[in-house]
Amino acid sequence: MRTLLLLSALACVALAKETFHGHQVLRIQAKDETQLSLLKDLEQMFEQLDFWRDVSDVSTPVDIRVPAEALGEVREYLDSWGISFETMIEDLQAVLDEEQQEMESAARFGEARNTDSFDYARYHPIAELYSFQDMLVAENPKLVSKIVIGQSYEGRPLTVLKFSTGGTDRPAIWIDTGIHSREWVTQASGTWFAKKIVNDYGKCPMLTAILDKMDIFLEIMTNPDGYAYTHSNNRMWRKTRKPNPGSSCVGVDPNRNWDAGFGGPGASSSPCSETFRGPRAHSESEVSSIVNFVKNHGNIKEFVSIHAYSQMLMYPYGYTRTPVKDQAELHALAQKAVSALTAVYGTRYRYGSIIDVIYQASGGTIDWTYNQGIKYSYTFELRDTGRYGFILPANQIVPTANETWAAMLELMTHAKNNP
Ligand code: 0X9
Ligand code: ZN
Repeated sequence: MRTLLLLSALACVALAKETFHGHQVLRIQAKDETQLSLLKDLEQMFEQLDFWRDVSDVSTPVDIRVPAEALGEVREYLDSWGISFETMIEDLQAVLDEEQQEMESAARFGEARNTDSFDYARYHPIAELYSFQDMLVAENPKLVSKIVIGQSYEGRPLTVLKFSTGGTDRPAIWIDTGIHSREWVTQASGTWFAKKIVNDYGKCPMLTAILDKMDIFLEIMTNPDGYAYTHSNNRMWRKTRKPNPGSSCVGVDPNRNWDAGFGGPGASSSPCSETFRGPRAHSESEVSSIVNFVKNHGNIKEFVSIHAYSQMLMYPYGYTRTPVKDQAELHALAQKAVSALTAVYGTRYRYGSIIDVIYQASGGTIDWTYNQGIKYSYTFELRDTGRYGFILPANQIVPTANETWAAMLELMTHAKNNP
């Protein structure tokens, strides 16, 4: 009986959602190279720290989620070296509770029965996103279809919406959201984009011209296991959910797993790290399924991978300082796309190459797609700049998606006009 009780207690513990009471997000500003390397040391010293933004240079602050029990030591460390910091989030759990409450109150209205009544201004559990996709396809069979490009580690279908007005072997645009599962505003924006495309085809001249020449492929749940896990167990989950042999830590960073500078600086070889590159390039089916799709398709002209947060639009490379040969064109187009984005609500974005604008990252998605010959390879970091970070309030979903779409239209139009 006692063992039974113990077992059921364990089962409860295993099922319980991770909580973040007293966790703070600190924004740390290094003022010179010495302080930057002290911050890198901090990453090594405390394994439980979650770097929301990695260490780069003195112009970019670092955001770190610090568990309550490590706060004293971390603050002491920073103070003792004279490193300045501020508290961005006082109590992460309080922010998460608010997010959860909002989701639950929306859930009271029940699941949407069609894509018109779907609530785009809320975050949704994974089952609702899958049924959203099916409803959209059923409502618009001439324009939208769903393809399955593979299976996640836990067996979920890796689904892609195809928007096509006909023709065979048309050049195509790829958009993915949610490769990092905790970046919820991205999957929510992807959902909004999908509806926007069916609403605007035949009405918005820019989109109509794009779709009359090209297909659009949109993978909303690029890391579905991770996304399900952010709802069921741990809101802060970023990686895939594949166990790592020989380690108790789970998952690979799917934005360090691509065969582009794989294993170089800007990724970790430790399974417990949030930037673990994985045992080998393309080891994650969530990544290899896209790799196979891109290779089999053979005519993808533009590839846009959407992340959050920081408000940036970037082009390759992330793994090397060597500029891409199309740098001038990619930079000019980024500038054009960002000014269209800013024109909507005044949201400010930085743009440039990944390594210049954010930090060195190896094995990243768009470095691989660029090296495959997809010239127009871009990656976004959506809102915000750190007030809420990954926990962006749901009332910012629609404005975020809307302004991002303005940038997307510029990116897509350029790809259409420059085959
Ligand atoms: O570290 C990352 O993978 C990206 N930042 S995030 O907070 N979304 O994790 C930055 C790497 C640059 N590459 C892309 N944004 N794809
Ligand atoms: Zn990301």
